[in-house]
Amino acid sequence: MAQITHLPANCSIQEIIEVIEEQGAAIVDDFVSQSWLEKFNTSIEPHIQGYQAIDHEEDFANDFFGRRTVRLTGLQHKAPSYIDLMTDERLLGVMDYFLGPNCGQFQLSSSEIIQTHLGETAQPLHIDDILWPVNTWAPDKLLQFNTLVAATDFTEANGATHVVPYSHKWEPGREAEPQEIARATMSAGSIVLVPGNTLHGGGANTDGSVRRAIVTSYCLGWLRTYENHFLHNTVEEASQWPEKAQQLLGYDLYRHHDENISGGPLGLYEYDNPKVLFQ
Ligand SMILES: O=C(O)CCC(=O)C(=O)O
Ligand SMILES: [Fe+2]
Repeated sequence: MAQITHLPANCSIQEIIEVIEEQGAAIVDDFVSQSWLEKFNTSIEPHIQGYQAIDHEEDFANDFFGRRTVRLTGLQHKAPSYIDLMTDERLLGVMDYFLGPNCGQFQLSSSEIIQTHLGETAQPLHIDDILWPVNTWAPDKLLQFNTLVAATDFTEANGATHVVPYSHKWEPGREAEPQEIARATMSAGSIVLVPGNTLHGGGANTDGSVRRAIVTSYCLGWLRTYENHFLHNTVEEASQWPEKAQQLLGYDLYRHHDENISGGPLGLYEYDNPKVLFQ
């Protein structure tokens, strides 16, 4: 059976990049501290308790999002300590390397809780880059990069993510054989990093122990984000965040011009930079 390489917590950004570049995924054990995780879980718990299941109306969407899964977005508002994770220097370093070549500034695409419960079935294997039609025009250009922190242990029985190592280099449409599929089994606090062109999907929960993932996905700064961050928080709340978090969440212009890529300005506010709202 295929395996995902585990790196130790003290590994360098370069080591993470090298494993992902070669294998299409990596796990870093104990990526966040247990005290951070406890603080995060305490803030998010009431939101999980208050979750109202959504009927996505189409079978495909219900299968994909799950019928026994709690899904939340807007973690920057629901759990303020989340800001530390989305601006983690190691994640930003990995994103600079993988998304940097295709944009001036990358941004946050989504912040999510994906918590599976007993009876949830496995998600179809997919690549996340299919969210954007540009993927069909330029399948060789990476658009997005997903990371999942295990907020509880991830086991084969509770739904550890299926990941297909090396599939980031496959022809579009190639399907995985069972022996090519690995499981992102890892202890609470660890993280799995999955670029937008690697096949993956949530696993089935067969033992009823809750599997909670804290998902942070980044995308090119000129794409529409998966989640509409602005609807979660007030401008006043955003004004308290570090500048990097403000940029990642869209309170900045996208603009970039060099010899390879050129675009912008995008994200205007009154023909100015949205940052003027914080003055
Ligand atoms: O829950 C998981 O393990 C993966 C979720 C996922 O890939 C998605 O929702 O796009
Ligand atoms: Fe996905």
